[in-house]
Amino acid sequence: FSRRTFLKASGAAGCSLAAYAALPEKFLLWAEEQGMLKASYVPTFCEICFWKCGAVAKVLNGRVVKLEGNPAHPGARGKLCARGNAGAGLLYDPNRLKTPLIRTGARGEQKYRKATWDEALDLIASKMKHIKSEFGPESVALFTHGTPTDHFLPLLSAYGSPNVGMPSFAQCRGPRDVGLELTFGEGIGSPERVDLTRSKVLVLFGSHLGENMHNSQVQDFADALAMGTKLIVVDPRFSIAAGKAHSWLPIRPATDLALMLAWIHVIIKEQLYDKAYLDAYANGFTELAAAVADCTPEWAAHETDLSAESIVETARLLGHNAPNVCLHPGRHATWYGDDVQRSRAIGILAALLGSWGREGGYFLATRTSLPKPESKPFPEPAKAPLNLGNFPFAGAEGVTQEIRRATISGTPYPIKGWIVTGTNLMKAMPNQKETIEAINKLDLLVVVDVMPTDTAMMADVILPECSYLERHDALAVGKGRSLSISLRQPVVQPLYDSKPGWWIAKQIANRLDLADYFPWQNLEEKIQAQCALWGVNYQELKKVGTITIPNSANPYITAEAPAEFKTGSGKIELYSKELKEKGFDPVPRYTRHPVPRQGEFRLVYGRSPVHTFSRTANNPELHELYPENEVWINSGKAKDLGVINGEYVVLVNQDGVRSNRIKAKVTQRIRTDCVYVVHGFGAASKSLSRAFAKGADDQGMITRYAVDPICGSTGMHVNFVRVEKEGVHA
Ligand code: MGD
Ligand code: SF4
Repeated sequence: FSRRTFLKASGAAGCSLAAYAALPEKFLLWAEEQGMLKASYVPTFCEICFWKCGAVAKVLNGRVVKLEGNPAHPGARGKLCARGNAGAGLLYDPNRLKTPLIRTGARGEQKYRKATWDEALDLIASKMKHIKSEFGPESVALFTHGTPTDHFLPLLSAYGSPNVGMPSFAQCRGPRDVGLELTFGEGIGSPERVDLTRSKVLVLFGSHLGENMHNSQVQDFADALAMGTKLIVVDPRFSIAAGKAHSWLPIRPATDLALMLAWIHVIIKEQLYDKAYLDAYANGFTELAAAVADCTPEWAAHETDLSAESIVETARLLGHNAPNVCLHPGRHATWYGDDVQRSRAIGILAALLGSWGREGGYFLATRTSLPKPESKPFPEPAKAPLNLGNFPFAGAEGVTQEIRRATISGTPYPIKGWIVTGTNLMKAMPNQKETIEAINKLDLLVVVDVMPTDTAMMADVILPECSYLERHDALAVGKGRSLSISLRQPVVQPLYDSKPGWWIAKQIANRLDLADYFPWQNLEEKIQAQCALWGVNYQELKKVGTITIPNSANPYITAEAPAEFKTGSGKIELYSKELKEKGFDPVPRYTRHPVPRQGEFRLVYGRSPVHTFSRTANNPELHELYPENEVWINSGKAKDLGVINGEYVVLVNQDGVRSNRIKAKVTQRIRTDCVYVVHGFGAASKSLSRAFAKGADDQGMITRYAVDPICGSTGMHVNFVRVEKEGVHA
């Protein structure tokens, strides 16, 4: 560029400095280089996934030109992943929701008219008042994920409904957390407290670190491998992580529990366990040993399709390196419907090896805590939340599909309204037909979102939230090795007629006579009060983005600081009395799951390092990197089907549901009995110009799910597909 071109372009844009913001980054950066513009740097934290990495935005005349990791933030350590770097792609996506919208066509027809905020909010409030008077407040449910929860959960609680459903529980990490809580009295947290850089051996069950991209965890993973940590990867697919492994165990899908029980068997039989640790901290060793007596490596070899030798060899590798062994408990754990028990088996192995609370295993969360700010108590709901009777270990995050079921059936009581925010339910919940059926029963569906997602396109009222780079949100408090407090603040002013979530929730509350629950003028005022209570200098926080309060206690169990376990017995429960009392197996027991029939493959899915669920598929920068998903198919099987690499195929599931066309990735890196896709593609919303109909929607193929009876989560690796050449119907 030349100075003349710049001035000409800016002249055309109206000559005002603010107008330069509309100019391409290259112009702005050039003008900065010439000393004509000066950048400001504003810290905030990322919302492209839920690791909440501290980020610093470089802003030139009101336009974000770069995002970088905040060195002060423990999850970022000065770096962002590709998705975090592409945050401005969301901010400037021309497909963003720009104004409130009210449905004009039939549900699903995707026809809307623009509305003012007053009109849209008045409509929502009047419908919510009507539902409350006709059916009671519990007949409105909230589906939520991420920071919007901090604003909309108080709204719903103040309104009087106990019904909340977070896909992050029933479709994700619920069974993992419940399994570990039943064993150790606490979960593993998020970010997970895995001590990767001190591990001598790390085991990944499916967790495809590197493809599944959580910033500081992947940094630790890379450091651990560089320092010589031995890696065991248990995965039917030769993942990126498997490429770095000491042992890759290409397990038959749905049999991980058999492998784990055989490892427990070998570790007990060969006395490789940490006796002193178990004597001090664990209950139920005798019952455990009896329960796994028959789980020999030979038995497990038959179930898992692994060799008995490899099972024994890897069990010994674990035992000989105890306690500096980390069995990663995973995150998206909803696979087969017995997922709490699989998570328990991981916990039991960790206990036998003495690695919970030990170096190289799992470190303990900081003991530092912050006082809870006072707030007006919410009314006691008149009716119990929908799931509690059915699943004794379901938690406060609710069971999404139970709300859906009650919406369809009207029992035990009617559900007439849904508020959906931060989650694209059509892509997050299995069996889309049921989701649509439930939505069609509603009197009110409100979606609060940044993008016109598939779920938004079913709503009666769509409210455009501004992106995370344009708003305040609640302070993020991270509890890892130390306690961190991070601020989200607007980096630029909201574009279009979009508004922050806190403002939307407060406006609805005002109209429902619930203003007392939102007693501050704006969220910044509330944040400042919180900082004052916690002794945090707000001005400093605004400048640095993250403040860390060191841990006052040792992150590992020591003789001076013995462990405490918040289980019923105060000990690690190898044998769970709590489960026994509720009619479940006190020690995990293996059961066989159905296998694919002739000509079918099990459908397994996972993540791409450059996408988060469905939320990034339309992001221009990330779309360019990975525009559509592919289906991994074993080369031998592909040859039998006459499918060649890169060719478009169609997946047809056991219930006859057909996918969009999807490219075949023909590879030896996957077993013959399954195919693999990246989750989150194949958008149905026509307003997503890049993501619409691109790739196959795995959730569309997941018509069946196996509910875990312990916590209500939905195992979703239980569907089978045929692979058809495009245009050829079998
Ligand atoms: P996304 O699909 O990313 O996550 O599923 P969801 O919770 O639905 O949808 C997020 C929605 O939030 C999008 O509509 C996006 O536009 C919107 N959004 C993004 N930023 C903001 C914001 O700042 N404010 C608001 N209001 N909205 C925003 C994830 C869930 O799905 C989870 S946690 C897991 S682990 C499961 N993963 C998973 C899987 O891997 N495979 C299959 N088949 N199903 C899955 N379901 C689960
Ligand atoms: Fe953002 Fe990546 Fe961090 Fe997730 S891991 S919060 S996408 S930078």
